[in-house]
Amino acid sequence: MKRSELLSRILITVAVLATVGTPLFIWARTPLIHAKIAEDGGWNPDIIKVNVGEPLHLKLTSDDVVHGFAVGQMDMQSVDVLPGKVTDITLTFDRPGIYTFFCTRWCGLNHWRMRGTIEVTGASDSPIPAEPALGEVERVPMYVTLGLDIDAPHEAPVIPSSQPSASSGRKLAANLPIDRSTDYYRANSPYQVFGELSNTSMTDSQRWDVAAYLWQSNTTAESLANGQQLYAQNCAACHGENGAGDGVFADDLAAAGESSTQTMTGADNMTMQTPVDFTDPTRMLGASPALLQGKILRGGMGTGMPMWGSIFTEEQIWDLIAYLYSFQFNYQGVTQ
Ligand code: HEC
Ligand SMILES: [Cu+2]
Repeated sequence: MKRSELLSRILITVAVLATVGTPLFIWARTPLIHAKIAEDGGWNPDIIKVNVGEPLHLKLTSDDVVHGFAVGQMDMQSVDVLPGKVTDITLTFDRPGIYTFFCTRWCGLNHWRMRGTIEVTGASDSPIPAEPALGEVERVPMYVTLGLDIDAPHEAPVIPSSQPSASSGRKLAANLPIDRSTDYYRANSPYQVFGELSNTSMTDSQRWDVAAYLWQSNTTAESLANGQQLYAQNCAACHGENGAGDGVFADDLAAAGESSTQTMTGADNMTMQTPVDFTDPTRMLGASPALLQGKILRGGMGTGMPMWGSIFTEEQIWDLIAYLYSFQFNYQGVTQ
């Protein structure tokens, strides 16, 4: 499916109007939404209600630093929310559901907690009426179907001695009866693939190369580029620009200890941790895409890892995952 089709299931129009140009009658009944860093309360109000198809006018202002406003799972440019200024936007939702709006500027350690909801009710005039409302579980995530415990350790007992190469893997894979399907790739860790090749005459490093090829053949240059962009915007501040778990907030996270207030059952049992190092082969080669998807969708429930399920589309999450594995594999020299 093409990205444009996927995102256009929910149409949205964003218009940033000059304050002076706004008709007075709209101005008068438009709620003023205040943004503050999460420690001081985040968005206020943080629940907004609107009917399907009805333009939702919002006035946004910040009471402290520069914040940004965007709605999750939507193809929209984020809008800056400036201290002492008012920004007008108009959104129109053509599908009912619970949408998440969130801050897009790194305003502090708890930046990602700056989230609110827009409840869109009423009949959808979407041409495909059978579609469930957004926010309802459209599909059971793969980690649930596979019965994966995403909180259990998943270390690869063996790791490659050098970075596996997709291009050598491709030559080796030519005569192998390996499953190249997307489902197989998503359900298995690279280490599992390495293990399945133990009955061949290949060396260890050749088996890792085949795994690298399998991963590479299940992603595209476009997907990697998207993943990289999403990563830089949303993940690098904790996980580090180069994936090494050393983002600008990594130390703060460690210091924050158990001050987490993430509200999901189980949060009490989990403690704040340092961000995962995606360049660590022991960790990453022992993880399947389905497991990583589960972690990204659900979050760490108190570990400091935010939940992203209501922010990104499913496709965006697979793009992110494809990018995370690129810290492990050498994809050079393979053309799509
Ligand atoms: C506020 C800091 C923070 C941000 C932002 C963040 N993470 Fe994390 N992440 C963590 C921490 C801490 C952990 C380790 C604890 C855990 O696994 O729950 C983690 C763990 C993970 C894991 C689990 C890996 C494994 O082997 O189990 C994945 C996958 C992940 N993050 C992906 C992402 C992606 C993708 C983004 C951006 C969309 C992101 N994270 C943004 C803090 C963060
Ligand atoms: Cu903010």
